[in-house]
Amino acid sequence: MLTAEKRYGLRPEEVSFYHENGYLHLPGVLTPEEAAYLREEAHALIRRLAEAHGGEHAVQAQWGSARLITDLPTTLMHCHNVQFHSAAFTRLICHPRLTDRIADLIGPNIQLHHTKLFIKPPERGAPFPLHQDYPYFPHEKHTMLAAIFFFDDAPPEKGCLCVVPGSHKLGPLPHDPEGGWHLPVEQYPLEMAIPVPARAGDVVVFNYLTIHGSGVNRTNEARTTLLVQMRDPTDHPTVPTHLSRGQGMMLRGFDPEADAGPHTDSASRYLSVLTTSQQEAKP
Ligand SMILES: O=C(O)CCC(=O)C(=O)O
Repeated sequence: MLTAEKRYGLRPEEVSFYHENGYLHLPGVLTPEEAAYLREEAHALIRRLAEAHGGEHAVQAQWGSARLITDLPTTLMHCHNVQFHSAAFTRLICHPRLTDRIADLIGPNIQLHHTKLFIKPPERGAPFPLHQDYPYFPHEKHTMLAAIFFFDDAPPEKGCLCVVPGSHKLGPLPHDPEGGWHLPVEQYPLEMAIPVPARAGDVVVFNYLTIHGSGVNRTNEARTTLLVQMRDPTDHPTVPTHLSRGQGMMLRGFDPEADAGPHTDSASRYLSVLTTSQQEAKP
């Protein structure tokens, strides 16, 4: 049914937990059947991309800095902005089960920044050193957050997400840009973060200032996730970076600045910035 009526809110204690800790684990946002369907869509998309681009190497990406935390020859399959590849993901990112909950954290208007599908393959799924997302796409008001959908179980041994609770309160920290923006690993080892194990169908939300990362997938099953990065539309980027197709799409509510005249709607705003900047994407 098409309605703006709010159907899925967060409990007040969940909202307080997010503001206190900088992250929130939401179990069972999807049913196991829905998660299995989206898992299959995700793997089918990666197979199609690999076929179209001459092999698996075309969809492989991992941060160079992954080697700072493991000697294993790890890898990662990825695709940005999956909503341009499969309508299943478009329906997912606009679904009130996601957006009504995010509205309780950043306000009624929710704008897409980008989406990112990751498959950490069995036995060699690449880790992410601890980092904040802030250096990749700094914004004025720090409303930016990520919601990770888990399409299969992610226990610690599969390289689940790890977070440092409360670290969003530290503000932006100096990062090393080498091999993907990351915090110095000696000062910020992955072990200082707590694992957030998740089940298929769960969502974990975290602010872009929250220190997070993840370990190697050492199991015999892939870890399949979709990360949806979102912001309040009046929270503007301070640097014209990490711009991508689809950025500015409204997932909930409206963009109060979009109707004010030429070049103020979100598409023109970002396109004009695009022409003067290099497009940089975060793998
Ligand atoms: O998917 C993960 O394990 C972590 C991803 C991540 O840290 C990121 O994309 O910023």
